[in-house]
Amino acid sequence: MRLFPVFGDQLSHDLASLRQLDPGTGDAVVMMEVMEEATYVPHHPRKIALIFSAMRHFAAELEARGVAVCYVPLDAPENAGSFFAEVQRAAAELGAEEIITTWPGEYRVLADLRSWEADLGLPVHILEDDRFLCPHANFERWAEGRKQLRMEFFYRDMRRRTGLLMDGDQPVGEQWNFDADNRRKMPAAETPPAALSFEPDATTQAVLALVQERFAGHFGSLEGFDFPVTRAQALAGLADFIERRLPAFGDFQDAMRRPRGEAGDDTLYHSLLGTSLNLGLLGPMEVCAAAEAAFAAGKAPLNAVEGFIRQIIGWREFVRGIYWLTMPGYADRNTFNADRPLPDFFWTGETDMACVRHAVEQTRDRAYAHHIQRLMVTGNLALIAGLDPAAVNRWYLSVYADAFEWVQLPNTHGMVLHADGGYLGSKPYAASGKYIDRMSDYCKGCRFDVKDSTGPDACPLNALYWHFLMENEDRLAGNPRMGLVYRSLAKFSPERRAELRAKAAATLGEWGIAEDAPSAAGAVLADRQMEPSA
Ligand code: FAD
Ligand code: DLZ
Repeated sequence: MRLFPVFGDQLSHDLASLRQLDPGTGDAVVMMEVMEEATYVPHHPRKIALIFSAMRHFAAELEARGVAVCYVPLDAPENAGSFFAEVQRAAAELGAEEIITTWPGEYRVLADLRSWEADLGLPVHILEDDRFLCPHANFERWAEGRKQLRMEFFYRDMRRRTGLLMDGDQPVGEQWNFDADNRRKMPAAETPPAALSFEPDATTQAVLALVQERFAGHFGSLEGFDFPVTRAQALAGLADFIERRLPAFGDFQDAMRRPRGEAGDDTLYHSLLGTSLNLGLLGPMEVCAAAEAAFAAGKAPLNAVEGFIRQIIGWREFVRGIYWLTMPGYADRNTFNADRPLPDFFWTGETDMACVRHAVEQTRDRAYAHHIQRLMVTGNLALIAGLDPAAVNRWYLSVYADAFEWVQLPNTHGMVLHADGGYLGSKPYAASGKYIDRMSDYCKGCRFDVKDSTGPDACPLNALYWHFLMENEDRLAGNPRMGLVYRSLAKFSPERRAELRAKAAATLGEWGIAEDAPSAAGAVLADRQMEPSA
């Protein structure tokens, strides 16, 4: 008898391990809702509900295909609380002689799996997760000998390997990358369409009640839960994106927008496919093929389709490659020795900064923020305020429904915080309020004055930005991509520098993080995690 553990982000019928399963021979799948996974960081309740509901639907689909599934719901009295304990119990009960599973999404779980063979006294096979397009060995070969890894070169290789948007060995449109066309500010008259919403069925409603009861203390709301939880729904979400949002995805990829009470405010022209891709309800090649087909049919322009495909076969595969190449050491790097705790508003949204308030409130309400909010609003603030990378990583991993460490960590630690010293990206994306003003309408309705840096109503991002550059001058001034800004800084008088430092210090003081004091809301939340939920 062979036992096939399937984890919450492995919900694909063509999963490597499931391809080995033979329903006629006594093989069985085990799927487990376990407290250890639900609480190792305080996941957003919407994320937990999404994963449990999608797992339950997937288990039902497997059973409908004749597969024996041992499904352990969170509230089963016998639930032992961890993957290992559940697999051990299922293996004993079913008389398993062998365990076959697929490479998990987090190093922490891989390390656990690697100890199972000795602990269970059974052979444990961990198969490569070939739902991704770049196998580990290929990435290692590509990265070998490179001191810094750059997505653009990796991406070109991936275009050649997949044949996407290729004309022989040349890129369609004679350019690899159309990013320069993808930086439009959104005009006031533009009304992005609402994304498809998926009504919870009875299975999802039962999960929502369970999550509400057990995880009420976690940051985030369950109200209006509408994520796709099955492959059929994910496919409907894909079709909706391709038809209604892909055509403008490129133009407004970097745009941000103050909420105006319209349904598309929080999502703009983004795909919302992250959860379905990361759970395995959709595959990367099929979503790229759908976008490429829209281009071929004249339904979406090249800058949109190339931009979208680059996110999937470029960034998504690239960050995964970096994660598995560098873990476990990657998470410990801290180039700027940043050590401040998160200000409370990361958990409460209570700040007068309109951009940050919207990003946090939307995150609380939907477990979603689009890329530019993650990168240039909360991310930029975390970088220029010198927040502790471990705390920032924990926040991002907790609060987004699509967050799994293989993708969250390189984005946060590398792309946003530059804590890896430039291994992933050539320079930190540090920005002042000017960037937010250029790419959004947040500043218009904000209490702070984006044009001021040191006065009582000055946008706090401005002084923090210069403060960050001054604090890290020794590390960054030599970076050729930072030359322009350091030349500007060089023109500042000592008095101006002192004013900016004082304003930045005052802001950090107001946020309660000038010293290494633990944040009040963060501490409360951490305490809640210590309480058993049931
Ligand atoms: P779209 O904007 O429509 O993009 C399409 C798809 O491209 C996404 O669904 C995703 O699969 C892929 N993609 C886009 N950008 C990236 C990227 N930088 N890295 C990897 N894939 C990308 N993405 C996650 O999937 N999980 C995370 O936990 C996560 N954490 C992030 C943390 C930070 C600090 C930052 C800056 C980015 C993070 N991203 C993460 C990348 C990106 O922000 C999300 O993939 C995207 O916002 C999801 O929304 P969407 O599906 O509407 O994406
Ligand atoms: C994120 C998550 C949560 C909250 N709960 C579970 C769970 O109870 N059972 C499960 O199989 N997976 C869960 N997950 C997703 C896992 O953390 C994810 O599969 C990891 O990538 C495993 O490495």
